[in-house]
Amino acid sequence: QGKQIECKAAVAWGPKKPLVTETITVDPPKAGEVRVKVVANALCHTDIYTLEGHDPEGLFPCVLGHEAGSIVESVGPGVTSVKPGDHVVPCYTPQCSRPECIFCISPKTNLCPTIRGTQGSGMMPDGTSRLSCKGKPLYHFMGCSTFSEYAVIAEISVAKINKAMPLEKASLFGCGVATGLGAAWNTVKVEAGQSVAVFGLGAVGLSVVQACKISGASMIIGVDLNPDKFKLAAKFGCTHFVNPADHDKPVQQVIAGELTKWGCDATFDCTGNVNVMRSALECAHRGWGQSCVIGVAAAGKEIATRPFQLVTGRRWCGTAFGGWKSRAQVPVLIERSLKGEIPVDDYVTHVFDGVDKTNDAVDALHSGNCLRAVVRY
Ligand code: NAD
Ligand code: DAO
Ligand code: ZN
Repeated sequence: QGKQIECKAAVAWGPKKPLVTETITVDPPKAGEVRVKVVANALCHTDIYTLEGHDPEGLFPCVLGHEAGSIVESVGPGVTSVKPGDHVVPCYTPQCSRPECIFCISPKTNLCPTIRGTQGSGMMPDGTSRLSCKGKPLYHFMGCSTFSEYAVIAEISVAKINKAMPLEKASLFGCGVATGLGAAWNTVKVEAGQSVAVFGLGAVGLSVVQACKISGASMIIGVDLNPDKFKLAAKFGCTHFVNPADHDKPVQQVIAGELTKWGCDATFDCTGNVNVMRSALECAHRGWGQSCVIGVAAAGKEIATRPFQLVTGRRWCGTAFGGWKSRAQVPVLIERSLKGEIPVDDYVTHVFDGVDKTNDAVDALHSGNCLRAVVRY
């Protein structure tokens, strides 16, 4: 069997503490697992949210990171779908594809629950950790833990991709960009000629904009408090902008009433703010408008609206990882991007080299003009 690997990782020893570059031990993959060399990791707000202690279920010490491009180093017993040298995107949403998995066989969802319990408790599917530092076990995070030169991932959580895709760009398809595209295409199914409003123009919101443009939406309203976002958003496909801070009245009265008569065919929350989720729902078109929650709200937050909004035909929905069935569909997205159908260069606003630069990437993500900060390992 395989050997332990000693490598560098950015360890989160506790909430609200900076990451510390440590030498960690990564055990060989067990049955149904693969060990990968992480080549590029894009930071996502969920990593930071957990690091900052906002996730009451966050487990420490741990190795964060879940948006990565990687190469298979070795595989555990019974693994047949990937081999050493394959390029893979680790996915926090697995796809077990077993005929007895009612979620995997359903075309309606990507929420395979097969390793949900252990993944949520920071462990590999057998209930143990492959990561340790100074003799102490470390928790895994979202089934990925890619702030590390090596990671161990369940076979059902890796998507094998075309090696022609640079792994820095492939990483984007492990979370944010894939999520926004799927929210528009899979969850809401935006159609040509429709009007949409996208709240929050970070990487997730811009990928919603990109998808809506590709689908032929005719009016794409971008909403953000930071006007610096509007220039790039125009390049992605926004046709109109609203900065809620520029108006005395609620943004829903600007979008449903002024910019449009009855609201938008589709609206998306890409902020995680529950008040924005309400505004987005109330901007949806009377009779048929759909509003999709993508943002992850802080623990304990609740959403509200008058039920009359739903009675009069608006529908509230949500998405996890854009509804993509990870192993089957991430490779297809990568192919489409390689063909030029989904350009992703503009999402990578910051690049750093080396595990010890992970804190710099965290700072960059806080800076307000960052879409994705990628750390190359
Ligand atoms: P981001 O921080 O880069 O972007 C958020 C944007 O919202 C920023 O441009 C910010 O200026 C803007 N904003 C903040 N408050 C606002 C307000 N009140 N009104 C209008 N705009 C406002 O984040 P991101 O990486 O694009 O992620 C967006 C959200 O999506 C996060 O909550 C993230 O956790 C979530 N997410 C969900 C999934 C999923 O599967 N559902 C996957 C990935 C990310
Ligand atoms: O299967 O019940 C489950 C857990 C689903 C997790 C979905 C998480 C979606 C949001 C994650 C945000 C990632 C940045
Ligand atoms: Zn399944």
